[in-house]
This record gives sequence, structure tokens and C-alpha cells, in this order.
Amino acid sequence: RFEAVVFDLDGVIADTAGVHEAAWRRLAAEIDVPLADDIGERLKGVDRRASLDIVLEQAPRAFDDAEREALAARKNGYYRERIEQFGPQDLLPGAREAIASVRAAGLGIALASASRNAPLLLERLGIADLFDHVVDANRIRHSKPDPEIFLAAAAGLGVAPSACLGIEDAAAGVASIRAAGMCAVGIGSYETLGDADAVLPSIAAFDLGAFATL
Ligand code: B16
Ligand code: MG
Repeated sequence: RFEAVVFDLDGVIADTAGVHEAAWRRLAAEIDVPLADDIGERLKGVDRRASLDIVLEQAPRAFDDAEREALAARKNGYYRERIEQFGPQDLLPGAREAIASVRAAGLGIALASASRNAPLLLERLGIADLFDHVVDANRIRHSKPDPEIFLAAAAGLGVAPSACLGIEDAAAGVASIRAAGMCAVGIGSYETLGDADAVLPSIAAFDLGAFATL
């Protein structure tokens, strides 16, 4: 039924959601901006610029473009400090096996990540060579929930979107997959990812055969 699987990176393959959130919290504390408890969920799958907009929602004053640029760069510095030390141990449990099972079934494998740090992360995790095609935020104009990134992944594989299965941990990502005309598997809670065709608690529960009827 499916000819390819397109994986998201942060929160599906790499254990980075908490690292992104911690870096934003460090920045917010430094500039006295309060953050809601659920901010981590809202930042998932959202690119750096849009994440900053969310982080600054409760800011006591406005920040101009140059300041915003500097704040985003500062957050990225905090994030990179931690990512530089990443290794294969920071793969989410079951991620390597999930990718391997797709390869064993003879399907194409692509990555669709909103992160401009995706190439670095793939190297650190030791999985850069497992993908037939990689699309990261450096290569697209419209971020999730726009379908552009998943459509680019399908095009790079030479597979019709309707023959692709997309895997995402973010609501914005599931929306992107659906808008691209793919079937969506959510990784996380049904409450957050209810628009997906199927929801798994983690990538460790991934079983390609179970999706044949989607
Ligand atoms: P960067 P994904 C996304 O990656 C993260 O989920 C999101 O929290 C982050 O803000 C975004 O990448 C941008 O990351 O600042 O490294 O460019 O889930 O699409 O792989
Ligand atoms: Mg993600």
C-alpha cells in the first residue's frame, strides 16, 4: 500500500523536544518573559521565528526585528551547546529500529524537519546515511502546518504523496502531513494529535504492517 515513509526528526527520532524547551525557557528567564506550563507542546514542529513569536506573547515590551534576530540566535546558541554533545544514545528508543523496518520492507525513507539544525543532529545521532532524501528548514519557504516540507520530501523520493506515510509528534506537523495528502501517524497523545489517522504513544510502538489498511 505505502511506497515511502516520511519521518519528522525532533520528537520522533531525536530526543530534543525538552532541549528546545529548556533553551527557550533560559532565554525567556533572561528577558523576564513569563511562559505558560504548556509552552513546550506549542513549540513542537514550529520553526524558530514562529517559536520566538509564541515565546514573546507575554513580553512586557515590544522587540524590534534586530532584537528578535539576536534573541533567536541566542536561543539557538543554547540549543547548539547541548546538541553538540549528542550521540546515538540520544535517539528515541525504537527510532533506529523503525527506520530499519521501513528499509527492510523496501520502502523509500525521507526526513522532513522544521529544524535548521537537522543536518548537524543527523550527524551527531549517526543516522545521516539512513535516509534517501532529507528536507530541512533551510530548503523550504513555508513552515509546518503548510504542506510544503512534506510535499518536498515526497517529490525528492519520486513518490506520490498519497503513497506516503508521514510520522509526526506535533499538531502543526500532523496538519502539514494531512494538507500534503498523506496518511498521518501521530507520536504522542490522542488529545493533541487527534487529527492523525493513527496515534502511537512513542516511535517504539511503530509497526509498518499495522498501517496497511489506512
Ligand atoms: P531550529 P521538527 C522542529 O523540528 C522542532 O520540533 C521545533 O520545536 C523547533 O522550533 C524547530 O524544529 C526549529 O528548530 O531552531 O533548530 O531551526 O520537529 O520539525 O524536526
Ligand atoms: Mg517534531
